[in-house]
Amino acid sequence: MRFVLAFLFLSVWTLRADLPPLPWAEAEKAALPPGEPGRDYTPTVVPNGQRAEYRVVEGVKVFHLEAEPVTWEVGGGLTVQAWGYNESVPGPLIEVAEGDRVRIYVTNHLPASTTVHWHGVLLPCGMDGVSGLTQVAIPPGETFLYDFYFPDPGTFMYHSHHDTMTQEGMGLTGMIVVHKREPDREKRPDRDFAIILQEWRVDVGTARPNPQEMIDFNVLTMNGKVMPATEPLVAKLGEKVWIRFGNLSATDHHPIHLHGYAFKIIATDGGWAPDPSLLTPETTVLVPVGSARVIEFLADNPGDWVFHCHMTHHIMNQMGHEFPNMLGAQFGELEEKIRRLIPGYMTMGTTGMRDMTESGMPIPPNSIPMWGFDGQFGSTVLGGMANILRVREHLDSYDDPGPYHFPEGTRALPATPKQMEQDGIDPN
Ligand SMILES: [Cu+2]
Repeated sequence: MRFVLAFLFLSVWTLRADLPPLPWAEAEKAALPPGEPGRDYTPTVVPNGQRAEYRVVEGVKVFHLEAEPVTWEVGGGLTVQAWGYNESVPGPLIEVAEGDRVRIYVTNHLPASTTVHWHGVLLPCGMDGVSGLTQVAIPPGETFLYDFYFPDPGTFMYHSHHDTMTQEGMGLTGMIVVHKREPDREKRPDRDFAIILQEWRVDVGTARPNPQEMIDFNVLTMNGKVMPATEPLVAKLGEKVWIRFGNLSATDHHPIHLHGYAFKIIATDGGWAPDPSLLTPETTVLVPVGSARVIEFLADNPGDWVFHCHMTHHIMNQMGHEFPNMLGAQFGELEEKIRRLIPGYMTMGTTGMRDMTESGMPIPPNSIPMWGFDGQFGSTVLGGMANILRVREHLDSYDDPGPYHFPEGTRALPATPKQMEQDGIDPN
């Protein structure tokens, strides 16, 4: 009966020639077979994450998302009591091809009602997932069905649209990639990555994120992990690389900077740049809250290249934000005197945050006061919303190839007296 009504509705709609076609009318008419990975598209890689499983039932891709409490390790021993989908924070990537029809079942195992909104997807209003406005919120224990087409290729997101402050803040987010159907592999990206940016307030020694926080976030994640728990992105020299960023943070826009490359921002969650050759090359992509950005570049520069949020506080892990500024302070014997009063006392931060990363420093349980990434030459004093792109000439697989082997004479080293003399440098 529902299908008959839908057919009648569409027929009447299309008869009215003065009206624009509905955004999914073409997909519905074409009724393409379900897109197949490999044949129609090269699957997206989800660092630290996974793709949502589906089964095909009579030409429709059927997904099942289960919203539920998830105990999630963000890295370095910090484990949070978050909310996610299918045991994952953020939820698994929903990966489909343009024109695919889906039925997505959403089961609510949370203690609160919820919905799922398909952010950026052009679909019928009743499938938009806004509690109160387009549907009744899914009560705990119930399963709702979302049934629609993905008419356009693109990078989208999904998240709760019921009490979003609490529910997105607790982690109920995920990414959607709709691939263009492209039989010619040469025209596809060789490496296609998807990363969700999130921010959390987790007070030191606690495990429950505080979704009421509005300004002062202390855990900044890429796909739910802080650096160095972030899985490196691996590409071979000469490959065309895409990185799709989605930002479902509460407050902050994240300017993500990639070292060693200039890239083009070829798409947003609204669509694609008409002619990428006309775009200005960039080295930093600003990913505003509630939007997606896709960058493209040719992997022509081998090495280990960090990419990170350029808000400097977003690459420090779970700093208390309340300790006094010790930069430049001269403690001398005072430290020993304080230690007599407070056993184990250490003055930190007199030359910067480096000593916050030292092991042996007493830290509260379930916390990462700093804990930065150690590269082959020592500490980077860098954590949080950061990761590494590893570009190599030779690769047997896309497993982490380990630290870059720098060709002789291509690395910054201590200057020799002879070099300084030759170039007229006086260090004194
Ligand atoms: Cu940031």
